[in-house]
Amino acid sequence: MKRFYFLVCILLLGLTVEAQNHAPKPKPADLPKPYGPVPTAAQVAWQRMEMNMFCHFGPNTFTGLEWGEGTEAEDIFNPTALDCDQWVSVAKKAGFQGIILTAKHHDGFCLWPNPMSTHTVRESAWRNGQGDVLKELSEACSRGGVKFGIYISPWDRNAPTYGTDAYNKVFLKTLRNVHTNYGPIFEQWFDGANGEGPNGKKQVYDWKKFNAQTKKLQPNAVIFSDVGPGCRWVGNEEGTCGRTCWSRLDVEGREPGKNAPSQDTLNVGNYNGACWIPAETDVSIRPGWFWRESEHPKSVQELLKIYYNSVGRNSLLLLNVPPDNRGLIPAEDSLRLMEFRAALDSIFAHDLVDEAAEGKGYFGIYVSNVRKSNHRHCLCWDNIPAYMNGHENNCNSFRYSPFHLIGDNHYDNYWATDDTVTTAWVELIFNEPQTFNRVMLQEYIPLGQRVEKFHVEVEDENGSWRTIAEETTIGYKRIVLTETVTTKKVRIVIDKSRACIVLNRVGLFLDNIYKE
Ligand code: FUL
Repeated sequence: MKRFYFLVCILLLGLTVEAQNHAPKPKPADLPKPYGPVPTAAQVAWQRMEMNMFCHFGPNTFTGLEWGEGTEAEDIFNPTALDCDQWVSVAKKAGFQGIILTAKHHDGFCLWPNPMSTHTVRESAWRNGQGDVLKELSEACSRGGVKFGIYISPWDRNAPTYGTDAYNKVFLKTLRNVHTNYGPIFEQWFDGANGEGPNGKKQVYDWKKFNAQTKKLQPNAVIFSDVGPGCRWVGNEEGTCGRTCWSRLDVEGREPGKNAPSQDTLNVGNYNGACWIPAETDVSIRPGWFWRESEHPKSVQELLKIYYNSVGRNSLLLLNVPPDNRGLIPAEDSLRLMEFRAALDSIFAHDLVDEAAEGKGYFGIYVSNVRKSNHRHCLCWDNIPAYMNGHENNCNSFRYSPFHLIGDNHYDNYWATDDTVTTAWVELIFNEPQTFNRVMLQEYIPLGQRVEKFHVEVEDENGSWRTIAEETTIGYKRIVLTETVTTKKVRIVIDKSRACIVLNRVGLFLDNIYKE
């Protein structure tokens, strides 16, 4: 027994030392101050999901319409083999962290027995009116460890009260019903489309109440709309976020739909936007949002382009994969997703920076400045994990060392510069020449978004430096596409930052699959 306690103590001691090594406690005064608006913890968690799956499913799946009329007979909805565990399994294998379902699209049909409507699964012959897609999907998600989100269209072409004040109350109760019966949701998706209801009228929505009630009942749900408040539409349905993309937006006096910022503004954000409202890129794997027998999924090339133009540009990707009229993700879509996943895995499996740091031979990271360190140029890694040897390494500020730029562990550890330093470089020096064409950079967004101009240089055999990319924003994640280069020295130059620089990742990759 004594021996057992001894072992436990050693283990605990080891864990403590390990934890301290990875996250040395900074003095509070040393910490970089947040700059501008910053994300909530829920927004950071949401952004780190990177890729989620959208499922458009409902009467349109059976009629071939994109926007149902609201007059379709409930019996139209009749999936013969609904299996939400299959959706979850496909989503997981493809690398999606969450699934968002169209619980109610513009036709007003509810995929759950909404007490506020008579146009629901309950009125259909499907499973004798006993079916509930929301319940099945939320349970499948929690079984599979995938997060569950809800799309509900405020526009309703079926609700008799639509276009009157009474509809806002109906909609609030509808939301309450969903938000209290189906477990935690990670995202509430409010569509900005606002057309006419059955009586030809448009609705004046009570967005304040919709958002307030959602926040109260689902405090961790990130609310999507044209103007947030949790995340914003990227301004198009083609899967393209702006090459410059600020996670900041001005929304004062604005509303989804009729008074939203322009699509161009949504695409790039506002440089001085007062609120943290990051972009979400929603796009369908097929031409339409709903399944149609005649349509087919996009190619791996198209999907990779979408990935680079969304996740690679500081946006989350919400890829729509519509279930078919059996209630299953069709084989060709799931196959395509597996090919897409395999392509991403093969591209991003080898981070040349991480591998050089782990491998044999020399590897160095020099930076022009390290916060709270008197070393101007700092060699932080020459393949001796110095901190493991009990040294602090020769940056005398391990807490902000460029060591933290390597690999994707320890999200909360970062390289930072002194407060006054808003221009800086990171130089990577390899033992052997490295061949790459993708540069991945990440800002530590819990402290805001700072970088507004940067470029990448490589050294050629003659020792002269050449610029291979010039870009603007970084944000949560930036993947820069460059020509394929082979070099022993790479320099990332931050030309302009709005406050001291705070980065937690630099990666180099070789993509042999995507052809621009
Ligand atoms: C749009 C809708 O009108 C489409 O049908 C689809 O749901 C898309 C995601 O949002 O506003």
